[in-house]
Amino acid sequence: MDYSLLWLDWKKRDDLPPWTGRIVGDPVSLQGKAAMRELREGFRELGAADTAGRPCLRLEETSGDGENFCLRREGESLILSGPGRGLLYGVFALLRQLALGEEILPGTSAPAWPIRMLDHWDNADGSIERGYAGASFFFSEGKPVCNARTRDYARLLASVGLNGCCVNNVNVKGEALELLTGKYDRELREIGETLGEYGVSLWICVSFAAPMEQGGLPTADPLDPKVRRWWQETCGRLFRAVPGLAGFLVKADSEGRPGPQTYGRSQAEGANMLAEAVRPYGGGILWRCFVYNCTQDWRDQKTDRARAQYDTFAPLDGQFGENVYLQIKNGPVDFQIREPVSPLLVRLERTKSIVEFQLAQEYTGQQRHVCYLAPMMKEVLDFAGPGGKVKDRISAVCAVSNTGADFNWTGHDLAAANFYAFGRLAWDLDSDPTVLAREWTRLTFGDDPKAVETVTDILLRSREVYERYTVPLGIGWMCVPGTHYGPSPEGYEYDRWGTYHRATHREIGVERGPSGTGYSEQYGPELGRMYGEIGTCPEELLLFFHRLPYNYRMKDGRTLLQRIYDDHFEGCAAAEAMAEAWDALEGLVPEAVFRRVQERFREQVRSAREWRDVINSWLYRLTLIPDERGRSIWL
Ligand code: GCV
Repeated sequence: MDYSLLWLDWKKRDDLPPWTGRIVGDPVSLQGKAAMRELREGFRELGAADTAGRPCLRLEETSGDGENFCLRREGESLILSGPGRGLLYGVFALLRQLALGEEILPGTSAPAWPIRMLDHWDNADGSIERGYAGASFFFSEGKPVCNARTRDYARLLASVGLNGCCVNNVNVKGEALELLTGKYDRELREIGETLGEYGVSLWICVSFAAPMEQGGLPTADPLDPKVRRWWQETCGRLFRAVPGLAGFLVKADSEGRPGPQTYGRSQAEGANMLAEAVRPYGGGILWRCFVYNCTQDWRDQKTDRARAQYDTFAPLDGQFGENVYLQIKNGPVDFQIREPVSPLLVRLERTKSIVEFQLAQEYTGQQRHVCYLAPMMKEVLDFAGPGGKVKDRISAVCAVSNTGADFNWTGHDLAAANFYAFGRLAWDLDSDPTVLAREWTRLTFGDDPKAVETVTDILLRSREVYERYTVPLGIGWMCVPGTHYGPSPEGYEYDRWGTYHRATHREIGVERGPSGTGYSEQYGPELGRMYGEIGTCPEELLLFFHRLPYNYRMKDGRTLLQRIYDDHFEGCAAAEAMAEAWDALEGLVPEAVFRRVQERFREQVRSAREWRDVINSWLYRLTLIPDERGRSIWL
């Protein structure tokens, strides 16, 4: 096998309860059968002794299509009941708990949301946009592929409770345009069936201009009857040919992609037209809200990209069909290491929404730096807006996948913790990122106390460390344009993307309070005031919301500039310390993993030093204010 099994590589235990000696039950659904297979295989790997008598574990399949499962005791035996998909989740939960040596308690479990999925930005040629773990395993040389890895990926998804997967890039191009036309129905059907066996629905991205690109029509206007008919006929054929298909994910009017705005139509008119076409087949439309002006003139100080999604979509609240989900990135701009929570996530009253995270570490070290994202995801889900918390207002969750065809799936071995934690959080939104980090570490590396402590500690510190040596206090975007790796403090400054910090020798930041772009007001009066006033704005977001002089005094008395200098020195030193901590694990984790991660840490430390020196020197050159502690800054 040319890939690892990640956390599904069950390790032998000698403390298994007696009911692991015998498995009883005869599930009939595909997922129920998969559950039984996983159980038998898992018990074997965990080292369960085969006993012919009682007690036992009994699988009872109930009718229906739900995802819940229930565990109860009958004497010394254990009964796991639920519909087929529920059995599957229950089996994986049991195996996990046994592998962790946890006590198995009776009770029920059900997922927090009905859609919990990963989005792939895989292109048909096998490349992955913002992919940092090798080539695609869904596409090769222009064609979709389905093989043993597809199945093992489905197992990984199901094992953490995920139930959806969108296989191609939102920027639909090349042969991926043909996914709609019938040319790849067979391959899609195979993928759909393979994923479906593990309860995972197949989604695909489509181009809004498909009626022109594939259908030969002169327009893609969503109100044009011929366009509507084209979509209806296309969906009729496609959904019948690919029964596992759950719907479409659409990036429209975004970064050059076609969309309804071209025809003077609203986002709702565009989304609803597609929603009608997929509705007869139970399909859904995931409609991305990443709509902003990407051809801004940097001299234009009025336009604020952070405002764009709310300004476009909030007025349309209530106008979307019931099978449309607005897909909203966690922050208002684009997956930076620190952004406020997107106000759209807490202000839609009559529209379904799906929050989008990015496990692919585009702006968070590209899986060369360790950056455990679960604390950030949890912060977003727990964020309380005027009408309640994000987790109570959204209807679904998704994340851009960080997987590829590398042996370890995620490039950096420790990045698999993000995949694991995302799934576990998506099932149980009250999961604790600290617990998840430890769980993942133990399932992956076993129970050596030093290895468990060290890896868990690295994961838990990693986000803050990364934040400190890269971009300060929520300002974002000081990365190299295009690749988004490494420092370039003015790389995006005179460009068209709307991502400016407008630093001069006196001040830095864009004012987003009421005296500036007014972005803070999108949160409603109370939160708006909190963010809009400098004194109450959380310090970690100070430069996202405010333009400030370098001698502004932070709460601890340091100047803003000194805080930035300190963060860069300390963040870099912390990265060096994490690398040293990893070095001490030689012999305690598998040799190949040790070497791979050590290699990544070397690059992380090199890059952290570069970030420290480039950002500090740039600010020193602008301000000529020295570091109060006299450390080296290059002029
Ligand atoms: C898939 C950012 C990335 C793009 C990505 C886009 C999106 O701009 O840099 O690569 O495109 O987000 O989310 O659509």
